[in-house]
Amino acid sequence: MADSVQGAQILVQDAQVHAQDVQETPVTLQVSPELEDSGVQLKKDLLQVVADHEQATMLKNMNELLRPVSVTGMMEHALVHRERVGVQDFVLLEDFRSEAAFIDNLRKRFNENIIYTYIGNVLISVNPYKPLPIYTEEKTKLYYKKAFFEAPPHVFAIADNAYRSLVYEHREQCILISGESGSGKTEASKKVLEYIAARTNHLRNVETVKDKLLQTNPLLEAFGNAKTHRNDNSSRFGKYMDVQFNYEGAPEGGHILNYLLEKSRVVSQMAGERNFHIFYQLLAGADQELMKQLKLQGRPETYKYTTDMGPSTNQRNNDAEQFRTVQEAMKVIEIGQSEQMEIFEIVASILHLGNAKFIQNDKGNAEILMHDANTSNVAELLKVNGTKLREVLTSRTISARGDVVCTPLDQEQAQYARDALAKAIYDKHFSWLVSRLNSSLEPKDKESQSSVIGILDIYGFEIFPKNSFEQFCINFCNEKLQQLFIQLTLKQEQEEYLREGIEWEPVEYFNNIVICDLIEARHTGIISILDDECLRPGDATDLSFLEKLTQKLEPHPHYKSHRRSDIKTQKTMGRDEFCLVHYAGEVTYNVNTFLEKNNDLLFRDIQSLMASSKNTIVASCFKDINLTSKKRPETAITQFKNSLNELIKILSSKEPSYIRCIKPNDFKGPMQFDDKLVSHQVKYLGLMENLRVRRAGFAYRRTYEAFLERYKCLSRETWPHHRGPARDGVQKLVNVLNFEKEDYRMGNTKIFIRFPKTLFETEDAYQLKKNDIATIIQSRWRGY
Ligand code: AD9
Ligand code: MG
Repeated sequence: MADSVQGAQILVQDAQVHAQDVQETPVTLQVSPELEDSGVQLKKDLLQVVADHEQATMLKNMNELLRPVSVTGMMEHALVHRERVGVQDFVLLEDFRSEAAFIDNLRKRFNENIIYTYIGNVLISVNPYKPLPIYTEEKTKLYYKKAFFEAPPHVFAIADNAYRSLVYEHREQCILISGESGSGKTEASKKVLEYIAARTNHLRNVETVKDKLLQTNPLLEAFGNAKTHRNDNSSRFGKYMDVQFNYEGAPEGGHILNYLLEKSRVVSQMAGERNFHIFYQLLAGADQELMKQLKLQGRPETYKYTTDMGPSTNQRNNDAEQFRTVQEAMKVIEIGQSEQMEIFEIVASILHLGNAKFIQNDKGNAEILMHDANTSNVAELLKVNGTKLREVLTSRTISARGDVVCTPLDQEQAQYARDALAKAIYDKHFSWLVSRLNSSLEPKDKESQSSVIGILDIYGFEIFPKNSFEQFCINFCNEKLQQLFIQLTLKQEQEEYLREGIEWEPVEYFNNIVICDLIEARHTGIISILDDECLRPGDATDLSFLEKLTQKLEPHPHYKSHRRSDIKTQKTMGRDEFCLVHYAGEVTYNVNTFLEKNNDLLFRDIQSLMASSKNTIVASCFKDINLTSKKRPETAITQFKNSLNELIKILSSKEPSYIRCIKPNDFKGPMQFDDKLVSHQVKYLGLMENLRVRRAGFAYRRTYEAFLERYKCLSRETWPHHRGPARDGVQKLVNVLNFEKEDYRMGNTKIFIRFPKTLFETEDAYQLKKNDIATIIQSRWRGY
C-alpha cells in the first residue's frame, strides 16, 4: 500500500479533489508554518488518500480531464481548466444574464465531451450522439451517496439524489425530463432506471422486479417509437413511470401512464419516416411458421401502411434482432405464448387492413369483393365475421327515432372508416399493452406501503413548418409542465429560504398561467370552443371553429388571428390558421382536421363488431365502450386535458428534479454544436429565466458541515479540527475570509452565498492551501 501512494498528488478540479498516482516525486517542499504541527490530522488525510487511491487510479483512466501536473502548477492548472471546460454550474457564470456566455459554456464543455452541466439542481444535458464512457459500473459507483457537488454533474447524480431523498428522508420524488425530439430524453430516462437498478444491487429479491422494469423499455419502444426525421428512435407517446420502493429502498414494482400516442402514424407517415418499429420488426424477425400463421409476406413494401421506407439490409437485420429483444422482453414481463400470438395477430391484421381495397359500384358506393384476401385475413386474425367486417367498412347504420337505417359509404368514406379502424385498434391495443405491463409490475405484496420515484419522459415543445392538432396538444402539455416548473422551483426556493430562516427576496418572472388559461379555461378557452364546435349539430367546420376562436379571443395578448392588422402576422398566416404566443415562442396552427381529430369518431357498427372479436385483447379493448349510451364520449382534447391535469396533480405532490435535454445539431451526428439551434432551445426551455431566478437570491449554498470540511484548512481556528457546531466553524471561516455582510447569509443548516466571485475566491484560496497540504503529506509519508 505504501508504494502505491508514494508521491500521491492531490489535484483540484472544479469542486472536487482527486488523488492521483504519480511514480516520480520531484516535489518542492514548501510547508506552511501553521500546518507544521498538524501531524495527526495529516495522517488521517493520508489514509484517506490511500483509501481513495483505487478510485483515483480508476479516475485517472476514465477521466479525460485529468492531466498530470506538478504540484506547483496545480493552481494554474485549475484556472486554465476552468477556462477550458467552463463551469459545471451555470450559477458560477460571472455574466449570468448573457445567453452568449451561457452557450459558450455549454459549447466548451461539449467540445471536451462533458455533456452535463447544472443550473443549481437542474441538470442540463447535451446529446453527444456518440457513446461516451460515462455510464460504466465504476462511474455509477462514483455517484453512490454523493452530494451534488462531490462529483461532476451527471444524470446519475440526479438519480442518486432522488433515491436518497426518497429512502432516507421519505419524500416522494419525480424526475421530469424535457427537451425537443432527439435531445436525449428517453436515453436519460433509461439511465435513471439503470442507475436505480445498479444502486439497489445489494438488496435481496429485487432482480425479477428490476428486470421487468428495465424490459418495459424495449417493449414500449417497439410499439410506441418510430423513425422520424428528427430521431431514428422517436417516442411517439408520452410516458410517466412510477418506480415503487418498499421501506428498505428496494424496488418492488412500477406503474406506467401513457399519453396521446400519435396514432395517425399507423396509416400514414411523412416521406422518409417510418411506421411504428414493431411492424418492421415483425416482418423482418418472425420465423416462417409465424409468418404463415399471420399470413404475412416478408417485405414492408408489400403493405400500404409500411410502404414508405424500403429498408436497407442493415436496417432489416437490426429490425430482426430487435424482434428477438421484444420476444425476450415479453417473456420477462410474463406475457405468455398465447398472449404474444394475439398481439402479433393484431399487428399483422393492421397490415392486411391497410391493403383492403374498395371498388365503386354502379350506384357510386364502396364495395369490397367477397373473396378479397386482405379483409378475409383481417377477419381470420381478429376472429370476427368476414362478411360483417366487409359490411361495416362499407356502410353505416344510424338509428333515428327508433328506426335503424343503413347508409352505404362512398369510397372516400370507406377508406376513412378503414383507417379509423386501424388507428383505433392500434391505439387501444397500445393502451392495453401498458395496462398489461402494469399488472405484471404490480408489487407482489399488495398490502405494503410503497413510495415512488416518478420519471416523466414526454414530448417537448414542437414548432414545425406546419402545425396541427397534435402540436396543439403537445404544446399545451408543455405549457402545463412549464407552469408546474415555475410553481415548483419558485416554491422550492421559497420553502428552502423559509426552512433556513432567510428572508425571501421576490423574483420577477414570466408566469405562463395566462397562456394555460387561454387554452383550457372553462367556457372561454380554446379547448372549450373547440368542443362546443364539435358537439354543435349541423354545419360546424374547421373554419367555423376558427371564426369562433377569433370572435372570442381576438383581443387576447397571446392569441393572433390572420385578420389582425399586424402586417408582419398577416404576411405569414393563412386564412385557415391562428397563432399562439407560447412561453417558448409563437406557433402558427392550421385548423384543418381539428374537428375530425378531436371528435375521433369510430362508427358504432365497427365498434360492436370489434367487441365481438374472439381475440381476447381486441374484445377487451372495445367492449368497455358504452355503445348504447346517448351521451357523447369525451373529445380527444378533453380526455387529454383531464389526463394532463391528473398528471400535474401527481407531480405536484412530489419533490421534482429536472433534466433539460438539448439537441446540439440537426444531423444526428457527434461533435457538432450548432449555436443557433442550441440558442433556440435555451430560449424555449426557459433556461436563462431559470438561471436568473436561481441567481436572483443566493446563487450557491452548502450545508455547514460540507462547507467546513472543504474549507477548514483556510483558518488556524478551524484546522485541523473545529470543535463545536459546524455553523460556528463556518462563521469563523467567513470572518477570516472577510466575506462582505451582503454577500452571504447564515441559514439554519446552510450557508448561502450571493455571488460566485465570493465562492471562486474561497475556492482559489483553498487550492493554494491544498498545495501546501499535498506537499506536507508527501514529506510526512517519506518520514514514516
Ligand atoms: V423524442 O422526443 O422521443 O423523438 P428523445 O427521447 O429526446 O427524442 P432519444 O433519447 O431517443 O431522444 O435520443 C436520440 C438518440 O440520441 C439516441 O437514439 C442516441 O443515439 C442518441 N443519444 C441520446 N442521449 C445519448 C447519450 N447520453 N449518449 C449517447 C445519446 N447517445
Ligand atoms: Mg424519446
